[in-house]
Amino acid sequence: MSGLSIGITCYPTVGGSGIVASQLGSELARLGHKVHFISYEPPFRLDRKQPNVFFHQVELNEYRLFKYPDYTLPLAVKMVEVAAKHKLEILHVHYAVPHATAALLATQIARDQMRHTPHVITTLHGTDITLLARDPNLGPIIKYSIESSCGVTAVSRSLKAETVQVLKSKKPIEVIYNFYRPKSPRKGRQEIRRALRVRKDDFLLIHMSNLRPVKRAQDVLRVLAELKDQPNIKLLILAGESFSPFRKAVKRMGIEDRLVVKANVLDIENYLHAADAGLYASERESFGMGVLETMSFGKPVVATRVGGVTEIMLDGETGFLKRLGDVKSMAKAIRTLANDPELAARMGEAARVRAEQEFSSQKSVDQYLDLYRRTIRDCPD
Ligand code: GMT
Repeated sequence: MSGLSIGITCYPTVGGSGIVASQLGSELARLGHKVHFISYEPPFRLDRKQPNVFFHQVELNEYRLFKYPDYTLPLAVKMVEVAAKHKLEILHVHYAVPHATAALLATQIARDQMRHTPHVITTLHGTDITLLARDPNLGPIIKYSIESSCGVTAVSRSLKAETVQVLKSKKPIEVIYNFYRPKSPRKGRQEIRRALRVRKDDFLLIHMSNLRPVKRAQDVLRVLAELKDQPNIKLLILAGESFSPFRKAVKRMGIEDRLVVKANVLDIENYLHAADAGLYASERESFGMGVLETMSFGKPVVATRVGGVTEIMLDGETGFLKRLGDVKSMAKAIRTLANDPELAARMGEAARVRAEQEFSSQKSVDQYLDLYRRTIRDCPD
């Protein structure tokens, strides 16, 4: 089959769903498909210089008339415009609200104006179900938008189960796991560690997140505080949002000299390569991209036993899974890894192999392409 013309809409800000959508678009473009991103700004990690990748910005005008500015309507209009101009066959939206709703409107307009309309695929990433779909003000539109899509995917089995339970919908949902293709580090491990003021024999933990309350960054800091008697255990946080709200707690816990925070880092591969283990304490996680990214670099992970994380990790093999909020057990697991380099190396290698075999870009991209082709064939225009 010749290359497809695919539209992708996602949240462009720092966050797993935008990262996954950008990676998917890049992989599809690499395979020769034309990929059109439609959003209010270019996605954070998207390489716009890549051949076959295009970006279409949704322009927002502010009208004094309206108290609340609306994004869904201009997004739908932009989708129609891009679909018509570039003959989109697939419109793949990440997040039900407002993206699947805008896509639904767009296909209805397109159906009236064009001979063919794009087929909408909606990928659920978590918050749209775990939080928003439970809101009676949004639940019905989320359910309707999902049921109107040609195809629906969820990024883990746990998210699929929660979606079925919350929406009580019979719409088939396919699980297509997120994936990660690690880039080669462009800086040496020691060079990065020196820049971070981390010594050769320090045990460097890494935590990457947007620090939303659901990530329980306080627990991550508390784990570090528990390990005060081992000053060689240090923590690097790659923060997607401001770390300022946590500064007071860091001071109170007396962990300033063992903590390094870097904001909005793009070259995560350099830092993952320089780290020794991952630490994630989330309250919920439909998947857990940070966990997968850390595993891909051959680092064992200590994380909470929640949602998709339990599908990515194997407890006792690729790291350790602990009860939510059980900071002491998490600290103990870190101590075990820090004091047993052979165990850490063995678990790290198992993590890398699992990430490569089970969460490869090839596997997921093939699944998405198969879904696109089945959809084009079977879903009525
Ligand atoms: O977790 C966040 O704060 C960001 C959120 C997003 O919008 O990108 O992440 C969600 O989607 C990611 C990609 O599928 C998943 O890896 C995250 O687990 C999921 N977050 C939650 O479920 C809390």
